[in-house]
Amino acid sequence: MGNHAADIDAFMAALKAKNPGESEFHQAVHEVAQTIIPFLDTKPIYKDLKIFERMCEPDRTVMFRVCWQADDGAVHVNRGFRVQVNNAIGPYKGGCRFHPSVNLSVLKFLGFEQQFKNSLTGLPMGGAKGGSDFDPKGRSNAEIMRFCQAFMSELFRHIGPDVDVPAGDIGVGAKEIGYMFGQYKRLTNKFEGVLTGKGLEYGGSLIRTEATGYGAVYFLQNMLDVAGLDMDGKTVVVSGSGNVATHAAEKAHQLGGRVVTLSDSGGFVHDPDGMTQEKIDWVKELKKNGGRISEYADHFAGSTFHAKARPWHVPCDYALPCATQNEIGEEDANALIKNGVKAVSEGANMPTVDAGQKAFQAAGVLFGPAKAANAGGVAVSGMEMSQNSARVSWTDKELRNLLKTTMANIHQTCHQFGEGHGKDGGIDYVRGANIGGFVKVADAMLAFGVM
Ligand code: NDP
Ligand code: 2IT
Repeated sequence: MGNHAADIDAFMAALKAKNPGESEFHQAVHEVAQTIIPFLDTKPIYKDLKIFERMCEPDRTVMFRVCWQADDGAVHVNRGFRVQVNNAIGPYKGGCRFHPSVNLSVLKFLGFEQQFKNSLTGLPMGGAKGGSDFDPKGRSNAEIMRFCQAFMSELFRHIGPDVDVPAGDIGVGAKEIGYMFGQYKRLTNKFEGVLTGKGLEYGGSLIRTEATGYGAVYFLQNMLDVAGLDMDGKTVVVSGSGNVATHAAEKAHQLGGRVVTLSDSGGFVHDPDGMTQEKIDWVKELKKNGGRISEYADHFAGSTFHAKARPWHVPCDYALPCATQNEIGEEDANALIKNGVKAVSEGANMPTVDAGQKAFQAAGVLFGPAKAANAGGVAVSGMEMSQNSARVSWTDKELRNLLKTTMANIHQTCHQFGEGHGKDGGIDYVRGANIGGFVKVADAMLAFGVM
């Protein structure tokens, strides 16, 4: 890489000095910088107009107090956030995460990634992310409702169907979106497409719930097709047991894979017989009611629970990390490689550490990075926005086809920009996704001049 290594180091040193202590944000930028900084040489005006520097500085960040009362009368004070990163190609768009680990660094990393992911979908959506350090675990429905209403009581000032359209993420599903949409409607007296992931009765889209997990498996399938591999009877390891994980497991199973694991923050379950639709449905119901994945092993004979462990030492053909960031460390990646993994498709955001990504690529493992592989969710969110604007509802069949086509197009974009840069002249999907996502946003920013 020659001089580029020094350029990347200098860029990262400046970014770290300006954003101290934000390790997840540094990690996400570094991953993109490694391909974008060398690429800037192809069009010097990107460099002269500091396009990449601008993408690393959110347009604005809103932080606010969220005060709410628990069932026992205790008053709680949480922090709410919305990081609006870039609206060059469309209104800000991205999920909201409710989890005790949420802080500015985590949301800046997610918003930074989102601007490239949304560009890759081909739809007109800018990048944003939001959320709170609120922990929904163990809270009653009434408490969750009061928290969502308190959160929206400030957020509503900063969003709108042509301004910023939030959605779900960890800890935010259909129920929370319902409470937030209701509060937005009450405060503004407007029924409009301001959130996605809504219930079907009030403007939601078919296939949105399934889209992220299904999309990650379609992306896997696209990678396998190019490499002459298939799903039939292959062993698939999945982490997480939430929205993305259960739908990824479902689609992998439907396409003939043998899904042998799911996990949560307590550990993972190993079911060597493979998970059937009935078992996956059981997990969806379990999670809806606040259950723990350990209960799976009590319920289904032949399966085992492994406390405080992740599933990456279970031998598999394909791995689908669908829980959270940095869940595949370097050692985990090496264990997967040693056991013969052939492809990894990231359902979660940044689940693989940098050294793990490099290990996969050096070993010739097909590696589909999050901003490409999990873009199916936000893509169907974009379709929900279109349906809301036109006041129509598309059919299940139309949306399933659109999701499949969108994932194939994203794969094609990665192919176009990544071909010849992988091991032995193969496709470097990380490079392909980063450059493919960057170009459209960068060219829009050029059109606006210096601002
Ligand atoms: P859910 O809240 O539905 O599920 C999250 C799952 O991940 C749970 O099984 C949870 O376990 C586990 N998990 C969360 N945090 C941790 C942690 N720190 N350590 C171990 N396990 C953890 O979220 P989603 O399925 O929606 O999101 C999963 C991932 O997919 C996230 O990275 C998200 O950003 C990404 N994503 C989601 C999209 C969507 O449409 N929902 C779109 C694109 C990406 P536990 O219950 O024990 O906390
Ligand atoms: O990370 C993501 O892409 C999401 N959580 C979904 C965002 C959205 O706006 O649907």
